[in-house]
Amino acid sequence: TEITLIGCPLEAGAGVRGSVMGPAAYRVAGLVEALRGLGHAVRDEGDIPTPRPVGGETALNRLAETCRNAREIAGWTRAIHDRGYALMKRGGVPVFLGGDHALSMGSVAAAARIAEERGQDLVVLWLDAHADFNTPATSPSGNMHGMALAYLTGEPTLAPVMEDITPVDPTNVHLFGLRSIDAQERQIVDERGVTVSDMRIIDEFGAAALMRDFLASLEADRTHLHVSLDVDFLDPSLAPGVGTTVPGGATYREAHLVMELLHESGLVASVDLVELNPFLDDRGKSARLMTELVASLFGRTILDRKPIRATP
Ligand code: DIR
Ligand code: MN
Ligand code: MN
Ligand code: MN
Repeated sequence: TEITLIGCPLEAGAGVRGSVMGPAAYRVAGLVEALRGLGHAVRDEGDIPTPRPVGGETALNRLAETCRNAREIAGWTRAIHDRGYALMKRGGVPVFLGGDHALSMGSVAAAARIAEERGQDLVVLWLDAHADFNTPATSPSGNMHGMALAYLTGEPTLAPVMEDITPVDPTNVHLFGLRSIDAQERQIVDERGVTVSDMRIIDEFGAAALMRDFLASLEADRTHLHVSLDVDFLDPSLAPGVGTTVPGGATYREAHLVMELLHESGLVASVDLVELNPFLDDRGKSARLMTELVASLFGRTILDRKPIRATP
């Protein structure tokens, strides 16, 4: 596979600073070498330069009253979308190195546009403790990383961030690992028909069985699968380097197994790695684990074996 790494050093969408250092930490942790070691052609495109905040527009000015750094996020969304779209047009799998989760407003918008052009369905797998479905009216924090999916699925009050996107069908969004959701956000997730594997259901049925069901529901040739991996999907004991830790996250084994199943599906066409905050990390532990997980996502295995079939 041709893999392109693209650094997106933003922190304007988060409540805690530090994710601006994320792309550098992945490089220090050896992401490029790990992927090349698997036989992939890896191109590191470096970091997208900090865009100028979008200004002047009345609708965006109004949005900035309730959404922290709305103008900065609008600038990043445009820059990440344009760069991501150009990369996907060229072929290969882009990996967006965050940066906070607001980066997905740009990366997923680009994936949606490409998928539409190719006559494919965009399916988004959101590996996260949170739903990120808040709107300016429901957000308790005003932090835009908690609004990315609301924006992408066509929330009209967030449209000024970047107009004219290809909206994502909320029934094609799958939240996996959910364990923290705000009261009104819960209503939105419910009403829009988003599919959810929360920790309750993962505990009961197991991550692998649920992931297999999800992947089996996708139509191979018609699907562009975008994987958005938030560091807080993982248990904080494994990955403390994130601003919004929530206890009870995915274990080391669960996370690797999810990555291995995703690789075996052959459907992953674009990836976000978000919310890594090296300033809060413990001697590179989270950056290293995320790097190991990406290696599993791109084919690292313990033994060579045929994909294992689930027993019926
Ligand atoms: C909370 C926290 N739901 C909010 N969200 C996120 O501020 O909207 N933390 N995404 O990572
Ligand atoms: Mn998130
Ligand atoms: Mn999160
Ligand atoms: Mn559908």
